[in-house]
Amino acid sequence: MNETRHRVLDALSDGPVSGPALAEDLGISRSAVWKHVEALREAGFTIASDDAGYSLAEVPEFGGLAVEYGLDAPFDIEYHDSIPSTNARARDLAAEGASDVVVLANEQTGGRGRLDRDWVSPSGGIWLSILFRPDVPMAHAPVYTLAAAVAATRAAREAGVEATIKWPNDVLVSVTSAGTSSAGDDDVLVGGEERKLVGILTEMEGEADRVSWVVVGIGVNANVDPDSLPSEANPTSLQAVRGEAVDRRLFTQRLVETFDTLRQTPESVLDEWREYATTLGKRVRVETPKGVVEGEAVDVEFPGRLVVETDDGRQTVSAGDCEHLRPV
Ligand code: BT5
Repeated sequence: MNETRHRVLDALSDGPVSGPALAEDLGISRSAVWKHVEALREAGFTIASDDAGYSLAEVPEFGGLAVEYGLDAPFDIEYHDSIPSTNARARDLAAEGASDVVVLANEQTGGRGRLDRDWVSPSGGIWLSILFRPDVPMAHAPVYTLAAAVAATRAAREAGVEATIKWPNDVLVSVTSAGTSSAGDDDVLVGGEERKLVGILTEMEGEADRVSWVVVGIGVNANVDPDSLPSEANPTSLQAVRGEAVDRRLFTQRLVETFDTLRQTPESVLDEWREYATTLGKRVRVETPKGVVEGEAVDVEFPGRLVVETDDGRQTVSAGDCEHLRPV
């Protein structure tokens, strides 16, 4: 965001402050002050004005300026009411040379999941993509997917939702009411009891020894009705679990701030991930590009490989779709 607008906003939140005083403080004209105030009102900020001057009365529920206001992380927020895909937009920004930008949307009309799957993104969600340029080899990039899962899980827990992580990239909520699993064999999936709250799609470009850019796309079902999401995915939302809407502005700030901390210390990500993981200790079936791996998930290794104890010994898996199985 425009640096002067940030300073206007900060001054208003300490207000009341008169137009002329603000103009002098910031070294801009009175009409420039007025334009900034009008732009902030346009963005949804409630700014009171009386004889004592201007003061900030209310911050909007969501939006770029709203999330930047009070954000303790060095990212610009580019906000869209509606956009096809924040990941696609972040990739375009990467091609233009940008970095440390969060593309944020209220609605996506062409949201993408992994392997060309669709990600349904109605109005009321938190759909965002974090673009940054870490100085690491390409092989380390998967750790940022795990970092995003940790950040989303922590933000959900702070919002009162007991989220857990399913390797590698899903944030789930376990529901205690009995699922509706219907199959009769031992490997019945327990998916009916775990509902998907967040999905993560990481994309990157670079040379083997060095990443050029990473885009971590995070889709949070925030204030959306699960009935508007694909039922076969067993979706849920923060609003559905809490029974009331979540403060999307605060949630987004916590998510981005935690991610910012974790990206600076990639080696600390795994411990936090283990703490939140529901996959470890479970029997899993992972469909990898090289075939199916089945057994007990015993650990995760840097930068994000799952260690599975199979009948034929230990195997590590870097990527794939993971299903939790009932214990045998
Ligand atoms: C993912 O893919 O879980 C990654 C989703 C990433 C979405 C974010 S939103 C911001 C950014 N911009 C984008 O365009 N994408 C990212 P995957 O594991 O492949 O899961 C996709 C599957 O989840 C679909 O095939 C559906 O079955 C299901 N699904 C679709 N929309 C869903 C939703 N809102 N909630 C839960 N499940 C959903």
